[in-house]
Amino acid sequence: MLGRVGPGVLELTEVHRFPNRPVRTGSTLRWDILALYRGVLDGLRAAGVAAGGRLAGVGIDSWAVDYGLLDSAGELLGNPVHYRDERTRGVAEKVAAVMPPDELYAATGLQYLPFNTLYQLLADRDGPQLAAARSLLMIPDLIAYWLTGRAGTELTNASTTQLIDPRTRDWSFAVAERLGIDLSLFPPLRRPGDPAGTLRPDVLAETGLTGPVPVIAVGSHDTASAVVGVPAEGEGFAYIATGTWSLAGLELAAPILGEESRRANFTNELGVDGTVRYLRNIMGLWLLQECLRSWEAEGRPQDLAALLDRAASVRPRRSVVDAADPAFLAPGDMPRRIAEACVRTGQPAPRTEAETTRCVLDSLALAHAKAVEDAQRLSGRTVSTVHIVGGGAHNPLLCRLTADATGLPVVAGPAEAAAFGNVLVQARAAGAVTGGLAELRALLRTAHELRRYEPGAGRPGSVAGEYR
Ligand code: LFR
Repeated sequence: MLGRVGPGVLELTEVHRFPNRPVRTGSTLRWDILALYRGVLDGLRAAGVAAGGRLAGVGIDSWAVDYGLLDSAGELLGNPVHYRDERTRGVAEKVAAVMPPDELYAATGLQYLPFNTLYQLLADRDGPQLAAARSLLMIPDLIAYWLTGRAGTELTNASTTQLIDPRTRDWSFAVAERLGIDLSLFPPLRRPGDPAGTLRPDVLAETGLTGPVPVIAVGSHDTASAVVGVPAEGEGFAYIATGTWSLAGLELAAPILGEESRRANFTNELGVDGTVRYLRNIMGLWLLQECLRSWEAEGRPQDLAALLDRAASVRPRRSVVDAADPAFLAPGDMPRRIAEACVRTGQPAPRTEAETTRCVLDSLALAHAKAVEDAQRLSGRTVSTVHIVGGGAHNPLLCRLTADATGLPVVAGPAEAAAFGNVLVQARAAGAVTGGLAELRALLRTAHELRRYEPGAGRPGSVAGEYR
């Protein structure tokens, strides 16, 4: 994405898009990291062409928790394993025997997800790669390292490792020691806005860019950047960053680390400008994406807009599943797994693609509403508006059902909130704009068309009104 930012100016243009196709080798699901890096280089070239050869900065964000291991010469020791791989099965139980879940939560504030970096590292513990590793780079940090030759660990993403203390915003040395994690594998922490090197000469040559091009640390966890890109006014808002996942919660000034919060499986990930992203992971549109993949493989490809239209006329909440259930984490045959979950819970199995789609969207909307409600209860905050950003902002049925389920107005957009958050933080570091998150968000509101959905606003699929 190419961004142009200045006082009163905020534009984003998609210059290149490439697929991210994980690969299974043997029994392990991995990221095709070199194909992704190739896509990044092609994207930089396209951005350079669109910007006349000069870029004022580059910022990198991606999904969280996963990492590459590097040897003593700085070479990658293997393709990073995908967090949906099943190697972490049973690891959390082993951790609990050494450090009880309440103590781990009080120290790190992270919700239980089977793939937290901590559990992945422990699953890798006896393997030869970890033994040979001299450093560990989270995915965006790995890309930044290849682009610049400089290694660092960006804080918002580091906060998803379950090895950070959200009060000190530094490593949790005690947790690492107790669980036998070698923190010296991680290069020094850097914070959004910090300089992260400049593009290497070979990268400049390969991309046709004119140097120097600074790489600037942003909220390198995509969700951290997406929360910067929530066009909210004031504090009384909840956000739902929708894409493969739905990340639903609040922006807070301090973490909530009590037992009630742990039981509600809320996380305290770190945000930009000293904030805490107090949220819950919900399976998200992954459920629908996987259904679409299955139907296509079975020779019944679906047109998404038509499918959503049909789903809008299905009887509401005919059957719903728990959209936060890790049982849906792994890839493969999602329609069958959803049907089985319905039957297991005494509800009718969806019979058609439209019924399955409606089940997914009803279930997501209910999970969104539950997260917004729980977050308010646990934080004492009152929410008056729910912002949906990310890909789901383009899904009118999901937005309407979420407004209905929460009983609150939903403001939808931008779909590219993470890219907006990324360029805004870069632009501020480069001096092109000034201010805190409130000022950055005000700029976003002037730059982007938003849609508003009122709860209970009538006919299926209708859009209740324009926001501005
Ligand atoms: C969203 C996201 C979530 C994280 C999941 C796995 O893209 O980054 O925030 O929990 O992916 O990394």
